[in-house]
Amino acid sequence: MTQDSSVRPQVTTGPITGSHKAYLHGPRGMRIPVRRIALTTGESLDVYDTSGPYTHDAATAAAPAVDLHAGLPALRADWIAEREPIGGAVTQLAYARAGIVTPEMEFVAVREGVDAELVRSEVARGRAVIPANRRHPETEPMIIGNRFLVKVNANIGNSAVRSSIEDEVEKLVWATRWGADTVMDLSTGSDIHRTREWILRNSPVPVGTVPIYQALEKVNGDPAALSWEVYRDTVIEQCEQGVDYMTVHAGVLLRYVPLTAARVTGIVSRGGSIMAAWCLAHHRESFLYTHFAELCAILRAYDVTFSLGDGLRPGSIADANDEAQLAELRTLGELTAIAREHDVQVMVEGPGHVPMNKIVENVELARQWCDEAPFYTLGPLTTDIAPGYDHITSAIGAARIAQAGTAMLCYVTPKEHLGLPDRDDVKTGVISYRIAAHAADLAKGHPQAQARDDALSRARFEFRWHDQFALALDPDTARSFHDETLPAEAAKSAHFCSMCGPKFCSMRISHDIRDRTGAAGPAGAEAVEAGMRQKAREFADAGGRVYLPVTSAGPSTT
Ligand code: IRN
Ligand code: FE2
Repeated sequence: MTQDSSVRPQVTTGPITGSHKAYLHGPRGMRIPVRRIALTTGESLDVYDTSGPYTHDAATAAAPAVDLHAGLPALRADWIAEREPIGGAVTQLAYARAGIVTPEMEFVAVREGVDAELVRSEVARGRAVIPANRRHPETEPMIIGNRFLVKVNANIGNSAVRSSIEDEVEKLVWATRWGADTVMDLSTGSDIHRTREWILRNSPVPVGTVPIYQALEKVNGDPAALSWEVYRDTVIEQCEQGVDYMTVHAGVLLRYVPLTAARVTGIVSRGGSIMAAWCLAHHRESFLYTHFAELCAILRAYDVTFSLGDGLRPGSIADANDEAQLAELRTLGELTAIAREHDVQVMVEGPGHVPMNKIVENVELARQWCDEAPFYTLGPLTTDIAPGYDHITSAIGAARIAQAGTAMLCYVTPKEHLGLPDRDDVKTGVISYRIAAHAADLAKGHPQAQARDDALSRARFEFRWHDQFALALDPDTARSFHDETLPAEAAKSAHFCSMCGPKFCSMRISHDIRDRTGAAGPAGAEAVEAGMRQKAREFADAGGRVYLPVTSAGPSTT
């Protein structure tokens, strides 16, 4: 461990309210983490868990204390050491193509509740990736692909003006606590290498980077001073450290740069603008493009996954789906094919800012042109008019684009366009994107998705407030909102809340109807009908108005 003692991160540990960490047993004695939500009915529900050992209950003997200086246990070390290369390659893609189901694939299959053969065949076909660098044995394997649960990435990392290693390690732990499936370390300031080392050694999820950022630091921030050699050495350095996937803006070609001239917002991608500046300064084709095969050879040796960057993504509603964006996407398709020839796993990045009517086209073109490589998008923001709320403008687009087949969503925080996100922003961004991802999983009919909704709906209908909190994406906030108006413990079993008060609670009225009519079912339909008529009379007698002035603290009900 290269970490020095001057850095003393303090991270959030302990179980999420209302649940505890448990493990499912997989093949070869592997233990697959879940979050087990215990309900007051005596039942429990297991949900997907990205939080690593940090959510162990420190009070139990079985939970080893997390030692940030030592890093997480090397879960995959034996799997990696034991396997032989296939035709010289050690990538999940090479094994999948050879018909081999790796331990990572078995792990992922249990995690997703699907057959290991489905995992293997989707990876072999290039429709899914398992980002897992051989030098990041601490990572708990996960899969990104349209046939699997929609994933969420959280960007962390310092900038020249703000933040420390301590803050970034806490953001990593905090983001995965709330459900980030991967994190990207986008550090650009000082200490890039050290910050990344701390993040990698303590990360239970795959870590992504954009190596051009560090390469630029090495040439003191002058894009024209970049070279293939500086970039290559940076990539090798990051591969050695254990970075699992890398954004490479190799589709920003010299001839595409003029296509951005008439745009409202030009080039908004950091990596894209760096490469465009290099191409223009030298009037040469991008070294990322001309050396792409060499790059493939490097990533192949570590099983690092490409995330082909969208350096020309639209940065405004006006620029969505324009020629610059689509020209780059065609090139990303060409590069996808080259990477796969080298047995390197690939995903493709997408926008950005896109109005709702142009979202689905993005997925369809990416699918066609990039041969169904997993699509990984940044939002998209569906309008430009709400700085301060771009986690919402973009979660709307993210839900839509995920439903259409996007495999991973890069979160956007409330600080987007305004500043570096802090810890609270990270949580807000992750929860917003978990909502988008889950809404898409439900719409796509993923077998694991609906069980949680049904459990929460039942808890809500039966006024099991503690269960409702425990099943929530964010139990702490749900509970504290309830406490604001009804803090007494007795209110946690009350058959109403302060939104509508006891008289106007629709759920309570429904219970009354059921009580009067007996169990509803085909046989009870007539009785229900009669009950409804009775309720309609009561409603009319009471004045027939839905919004009665005296009662409610809440604005409306859904
Ligand atoms: C995801 C999809 N499109 C872009 N992204 C993410 O944007 C990318 O993975 C990285 O985390 C971030 C910064 O990219 P640029 O601005 O350098 O392109
Ligand atoms: Fe933007």
